[in-house]
Amino acid sequence: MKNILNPLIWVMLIVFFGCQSKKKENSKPVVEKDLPNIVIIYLDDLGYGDLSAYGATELTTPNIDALADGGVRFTDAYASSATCTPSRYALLTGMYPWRNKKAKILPGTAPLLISTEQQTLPKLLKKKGYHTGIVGKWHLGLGTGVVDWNQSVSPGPNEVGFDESYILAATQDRVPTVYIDNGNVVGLNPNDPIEVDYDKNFEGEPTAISNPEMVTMKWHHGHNNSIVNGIPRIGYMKGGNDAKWSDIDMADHFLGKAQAYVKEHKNKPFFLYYAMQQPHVPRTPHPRFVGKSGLGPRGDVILEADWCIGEFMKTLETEGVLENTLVIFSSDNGPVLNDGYYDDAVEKNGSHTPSGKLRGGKYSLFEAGTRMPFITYWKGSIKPGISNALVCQMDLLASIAKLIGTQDNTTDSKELLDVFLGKSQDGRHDLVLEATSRTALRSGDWLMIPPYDGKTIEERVNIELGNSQEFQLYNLKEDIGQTTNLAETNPEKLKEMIEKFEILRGK
Ligand code: NG6
Ligand code: CA
Repeated sequence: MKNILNPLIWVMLIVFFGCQSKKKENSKPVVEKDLPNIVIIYLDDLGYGDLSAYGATELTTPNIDALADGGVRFTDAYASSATCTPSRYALLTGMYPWRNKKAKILPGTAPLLISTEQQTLPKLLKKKGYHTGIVGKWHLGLGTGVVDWNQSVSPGPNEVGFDESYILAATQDRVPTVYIDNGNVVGLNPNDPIEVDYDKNFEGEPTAISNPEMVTMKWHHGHNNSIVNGIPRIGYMKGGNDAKWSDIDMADHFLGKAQAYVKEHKNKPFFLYYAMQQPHVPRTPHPRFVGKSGLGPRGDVILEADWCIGEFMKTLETEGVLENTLVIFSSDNGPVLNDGYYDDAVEKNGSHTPSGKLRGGKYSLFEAGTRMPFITYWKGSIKPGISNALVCQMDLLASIAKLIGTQDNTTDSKELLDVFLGKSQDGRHDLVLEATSRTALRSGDWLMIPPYDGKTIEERVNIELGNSQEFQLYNLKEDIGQTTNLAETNPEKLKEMIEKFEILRGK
């Protein structure tokens, strides 16, 4: 009895238990039980007017509409950019893409655009104990320069924060037309190695120019290099025959991977970036969806994407995680009908308006280039509603940081958690928008586009780019369609916008 009270023994006991609890802390990140799963569903080239939830009348997208009806539907949400690579860069890094001169549409052979030292959304989540995964389109470069597709390809998503990745390297219309599973080409036969080149063809390999008879989807502009599954692509590829994906099965394939990811990781907080390939070219709906929209393959793949989202949501429900999962839905840039193939997108569009009431489209500094459908859905936690707050996809990084009890002040991302959760309408005041390396300023209700040389319309895709020799100033609250340039009639506002723009752009 006396021994127990011996101070020396007490000291030893305290040191022992102290060490034990420290050990626990160091070996395993502390995961709060109630941290929600986070899923970002990101479409490719889906426009502001492409969903019935956003006013489309010629198409019905019931599953995405269900997210909009049960969540917050944003009317004034932006991608950072009017093309894919920069928007995805901003989404994942929280940085304005124009700060990185290389953030442009990348070929399939481009090196990794995100530095492995850089802050990223998945890294931030990982630190809090999340399991992080990407399924779908990457388009942020791979490797450090010359990629050997027959070896493990690195660095890539796994080196910038994703525990698991199952991706297509660039776009569906670019080689290599293979899936990459955690850095390794899926189904590759070592006796038939893959070679990829964006400058010159491999001797004797057919292209859309040398062998037009092999082509089942005709090219309109670009897209006349190697032919895979009858579809001519951007870039040349040789070998890897067994590894080539099936275009018509791509949607089902990625859906299956996304569902498997949820099933496997449902017991731990997870982050899934489900980056769908629709309705980017080439539009290759599964036969189940062919002809379903009446708008040609572009409409059909939007219906296909909507169906996939419905199936994915069912999986969240059956796996018991629906009420503990924040789902964020959006698209990387505005819509385009003819983006390089004759695929009836123009001919069968009828009275559908992919841009809604907005001016421009993909590649454009006008609103339709960057203003996106954007929905946040969290069953039981987000009160359904509509938000007119100004937000950017880039803001998800700092806002999700807040949600999971951490913070990030190192990027351009603005913490707007309450806005994303529908509890506040107090969004951003200013936002620099980007389209093919040109930038414009959104501030309050106003949009200012500085003068840019270059054509006003890109005829090949039939989209107004936003270029003008004059300053352009629009009041978006009164003139959402950007019909009236107020630069001359409101010089004070113009001056204020130019000054703000120069400060933000660091000029
Ligand atoms: C363009 C392609 C276009 C599309 C785009 C990338 C041509 C002529 N056009 O260069 O078809 O692939 O790049 O789209 O090659 S994005 O959504 O990934 O930014
Ligand atoms: Ca895109």
